[in-house]
Amino acid sequence: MTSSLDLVITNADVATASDRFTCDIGIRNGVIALLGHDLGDATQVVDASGLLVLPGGVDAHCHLDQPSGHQIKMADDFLSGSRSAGCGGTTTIIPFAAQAKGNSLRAAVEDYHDRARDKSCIDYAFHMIVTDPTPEVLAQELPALIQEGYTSFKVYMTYDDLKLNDRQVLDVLDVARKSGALVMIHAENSDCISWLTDRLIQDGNTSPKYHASSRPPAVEREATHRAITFSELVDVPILIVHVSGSDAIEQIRWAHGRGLRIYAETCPQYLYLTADDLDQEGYAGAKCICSPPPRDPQNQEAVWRALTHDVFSVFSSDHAPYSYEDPHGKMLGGRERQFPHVPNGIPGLETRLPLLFSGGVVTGRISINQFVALTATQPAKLYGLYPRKGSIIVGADADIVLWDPKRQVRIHNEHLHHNVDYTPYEGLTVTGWPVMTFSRGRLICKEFTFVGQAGAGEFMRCGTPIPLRHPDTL
Ligand code: DUC
Ligand code: ZN
Ligand code: ZN
Repeated sequence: MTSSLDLVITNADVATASDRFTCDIGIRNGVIALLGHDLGDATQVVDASGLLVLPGGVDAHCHLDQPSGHQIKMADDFLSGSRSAGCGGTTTIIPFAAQAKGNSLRAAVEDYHDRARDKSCIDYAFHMIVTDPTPEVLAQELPALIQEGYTSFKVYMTYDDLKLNDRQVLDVLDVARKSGALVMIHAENSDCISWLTDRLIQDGNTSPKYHASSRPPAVEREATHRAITFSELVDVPILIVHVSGSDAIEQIRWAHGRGLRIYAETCPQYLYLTADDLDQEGYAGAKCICSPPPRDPQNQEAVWRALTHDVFSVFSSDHAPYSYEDPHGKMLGGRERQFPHVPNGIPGLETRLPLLFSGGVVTGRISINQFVALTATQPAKLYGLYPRKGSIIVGADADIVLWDPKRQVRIHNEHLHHNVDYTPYEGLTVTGWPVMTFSRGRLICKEFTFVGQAGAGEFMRCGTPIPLRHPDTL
């Protein structure tokens, strides 16, 4: 017998992306060392009877402490964001190091390391956001950073300070193909949005609800189709982020029918919110302003159906934390703003898993294996973190969640662990909640109480995303 274990989780009803089995899980030095029965001595034993045991969630799309423009400041840094993630059953986050136009990508990455170090209580990797693909960035910086473990990046087709033109997107995709990186694309047509926005403002339609009118489904559909075309031309897989409804889904299904390697992500807001949530008393609709905007019940249903049928590979929060009563947040400058000037984004790191479990697994729309695939295994594979993250297998990090599938929880912001002053899901009751979260074998949350440690999270270099791997290296 080898040396004794640090922790054994007994009677574990384990669900992975493909299997369901009962065993004990032996953990040594933060790693899953044994799966089986009668595993021998351990310093600590936790009995998981009656609970599901799942791999810790991988939230592959969240924004933390990201510089966002004049006077705008995110409410969550790496401590409050990672704490909130951990208490919601997520043990890996991949937020974004955003290049400022005119600056280098490397400067963004270094700055972002400073923001995360000593703060994150769970493990993290970085995507990059490429806003200024100069010849130097394309020829040197980007390939070098990919080599160093930053193997995914996001490009925007909209937002004045972030967007690339079509030719620039093609250039970036070409680097991704040659260097082995996955490009995430924010697909909305910028000129259509600004044209519609100008008309709405001219007509005096300035309140939060008009955010949805300024970005209708056609705007997302067109850009999604264009992004798919770019992927086909360059012959490189891409991932379309935060897909909001049926128009974009149809484009993705069409691409799949043609054999194109298009991956897609959706988020809780497209399952639980609609454009009506932007039409609240006074200015409160600003809380639900995000892009693409939430649609209508038919589109929610289309997103659920697409989850059932595996159109999506990834389910992320797109946590973008701007407090409501905050002169650096939704009330920018201390007052109610016209919709084009409201910081875009909603919080969701902690509620991501319960919302999908409750609406998806409990209702039978998706299986428990699909749930694990969408929230942990596939993001880990697509972003080069598998097998260290994303499953319960020998040799993986002991990122494990004990999940009570029957626990009913009424969501209240005061019980969440982020630093945002609201949740869009206030008062909603969900079934299923994590009761213990372990990050590399250390307990970080128990029964709604955070017990983790700032700075305990490690930075992880990402390997080549599985869709980009050369067949010889699979
Ligand atoms: N949209 C984004 O593209 N990112 C952050 C938040 C949002 O609403
Ligand atoms: Zn986006
Ligand atoms: Zn985002």
